[in-house]
Amino acid sequence: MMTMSLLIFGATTGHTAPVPGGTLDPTTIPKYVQPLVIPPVMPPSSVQPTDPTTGQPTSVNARYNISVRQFRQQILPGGIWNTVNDRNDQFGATTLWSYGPDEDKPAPGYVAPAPLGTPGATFNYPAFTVENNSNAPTTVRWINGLVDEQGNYLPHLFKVDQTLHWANPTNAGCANAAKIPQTDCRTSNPAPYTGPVPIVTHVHGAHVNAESDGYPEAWWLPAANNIPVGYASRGTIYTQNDITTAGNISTVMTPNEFNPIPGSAFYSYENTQPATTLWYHDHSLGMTRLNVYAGPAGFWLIRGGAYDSAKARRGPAVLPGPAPVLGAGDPNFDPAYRKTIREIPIVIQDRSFNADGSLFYPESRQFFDGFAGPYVGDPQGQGSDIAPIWNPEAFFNTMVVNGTTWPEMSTAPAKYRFRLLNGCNSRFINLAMFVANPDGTLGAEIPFYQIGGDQGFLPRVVQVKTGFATALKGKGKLPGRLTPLPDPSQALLMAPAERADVIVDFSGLPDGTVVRMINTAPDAPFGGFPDIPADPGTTGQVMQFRVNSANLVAADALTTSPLALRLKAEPKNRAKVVRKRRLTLNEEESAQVCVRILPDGTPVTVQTFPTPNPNIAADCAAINAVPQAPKAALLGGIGKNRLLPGKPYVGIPMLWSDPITENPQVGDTELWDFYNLTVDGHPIHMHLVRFQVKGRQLFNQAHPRFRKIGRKMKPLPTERGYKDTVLAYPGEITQVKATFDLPGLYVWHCHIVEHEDNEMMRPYYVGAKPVGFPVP
Ligand SMILES: [Cu+2]
Repeated sequence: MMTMSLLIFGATTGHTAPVPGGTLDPTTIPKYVQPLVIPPVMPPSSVQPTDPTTGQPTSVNARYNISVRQFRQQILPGGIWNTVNDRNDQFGATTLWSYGPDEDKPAPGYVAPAPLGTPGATFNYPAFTVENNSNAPTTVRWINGLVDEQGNYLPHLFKVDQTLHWANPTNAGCANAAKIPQTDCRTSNPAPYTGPVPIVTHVHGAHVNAESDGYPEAWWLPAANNIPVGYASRGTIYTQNDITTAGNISTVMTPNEFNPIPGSAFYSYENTQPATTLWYHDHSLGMTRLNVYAGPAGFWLIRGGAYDSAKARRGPAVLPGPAPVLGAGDPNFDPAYRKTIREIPIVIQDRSFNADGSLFYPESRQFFDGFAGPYVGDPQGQGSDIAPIWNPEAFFNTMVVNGTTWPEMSTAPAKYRFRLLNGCNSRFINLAMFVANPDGTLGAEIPFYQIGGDQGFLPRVVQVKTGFATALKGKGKLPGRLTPLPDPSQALLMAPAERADVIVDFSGLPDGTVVRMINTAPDAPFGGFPDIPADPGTTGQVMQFRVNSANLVAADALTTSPLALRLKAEPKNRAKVVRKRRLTLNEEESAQVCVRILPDGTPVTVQTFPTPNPNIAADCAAINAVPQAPKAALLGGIGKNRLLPGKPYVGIPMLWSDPITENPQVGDTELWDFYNLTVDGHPIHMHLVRFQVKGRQLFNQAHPRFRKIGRKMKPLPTERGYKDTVLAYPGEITQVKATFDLPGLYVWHCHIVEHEDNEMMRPYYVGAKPVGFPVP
């Protein structure tokens, strides 16, 4: 059942050529001509919106009033960059969305980035960094500002597939007619949605109350002039206050008592967690892939607390710094300030463009595998169960780092701290740094010293270089033997949404030395090494650094060698485990369409059943065909197939709409075992909790009891801190341990956002679960 995707993916990958995309050939984009943008700090709001009913300032002020808006940005070479690099590139600006302070509204014609102080310049992709302190609450009024100059709503930049289980603000057309209210459902309408765009913001990795977590059905529309009659302005669970004390969903939406501003939500983050690197992005049901691809994402850093320091062999240690500080200068357009910065968050994303600079995202399933239908909702009753627009994965041909393509950064011969984030939709990245010789070949490798992961410091600094990840003892030198990674081609491997807090030491490199960050994960779904690396001419390159001693500052002499660092990491979670859950990752094939696969991998439909056929596999086989796949990816549990002798174990895939099955009580500590029954790796993200990876275990999927194979494998040295996203390899059980300490409704999901959007996400509830929750 899972072999189909191998054939499909094999058809479009495995070449040393750019992956297909828009009309802009990525090989025509000059590399390393734009500077790395250093995201400045998000300024707190100086004014609060006015309550439209009273005309008075709102009764509860937010520290930040952050809008999502549409504007243009020079991601490609040209525009403002020509004034910085003395070039004359003519690539167009890109229309996109991102976050910024509501009161700093960009003027029409604004093109990011711009020097700080320019009206609207706080709007940038990626968004400015929200700085937080451990245990100090942060309040944000998130505002949907996707409206035009006249206050009318802006439609989506990309084609929204209404046949997935999605937000559905139309409030109508649900395939499940019993659903009340009629949002957050699957429809049979194959046409792309062109109405106002729902948003809901999630701070990834936040230990946060459920109401402020950004539940996928907690979305809201902009307060636009022209919202069509009958549309819902909010999702089913805009606020969890809508769960009545009787434990039922109220069908009357209660106003968010703290927030009278239409088109927004008021969220409060307790930040009750150690210092770490989080990020914020959209999480709307069934359209996260499109909303995130359009741009809105930024870093959310937590500093201070008990676990934000390090020691050296003698006395306190000094980590590379500073990061940009609010009001201290412009890290991008003030060279004197810029050269002092030593701590930089870096988000790596793949994108494709059209010749006019616009973003490209696939508009049909046909783009993915050539499948020409029938699709859900095809006319004359000849439909199927394959979504017409959704692509099972999406890979792009251009690397965008902090919002510019293939940037270069002028660095001092000194130590830097980079907070790396894989912000790609589907792409895994395998990073390594090498001196780039003038002839284009790669020379010596410059290692990463990883000090932190998703959720704070690692217990030990880990030196990561190709083939090795060695935990250091802080004695000022490397051990005699490095610790090999499972495969010699593995380096700093990051699944989508994972973070790596690293130190890179450029000390001693001569002026003019170029250090290039390369990526050798595949231009295709990742299932483990070895694999075919990304196209070395495009997505195989990420960014580069050019050493210049004119950037040195006096403080550079004070930073501690990463070899001598002893990190103060949070102790392990030793709480008693009260429950172990066996969960599965599943891929689903069509129950209606039989296809034959052409030698080039294209599926050609040979038979379509008018309704789902429980014997699809056998019936397709009888005509020398296979069910079309994948149809969706699903999470679920394990059950027994009672129709077969011996009642062998099978994955029981569950839909977003199925009843909640994961319901820990408040304070429970649990082990979650993810059995990956698919052929691909999936980054599994749990909201609310900070988990520990306990290990991985091969198992035999064909065995009637999923018998384990060999020994349990320990987590990598880079996975020994707390995490919130874990790579679950195919054919393995990946085990995590977490304590569920806040009540309410959360989600766990795959962070390949194309999967997340089509059923690879499940609600879970901590504490006493309300009756009939959520609404099916
Ligand atoms: Cu997935």
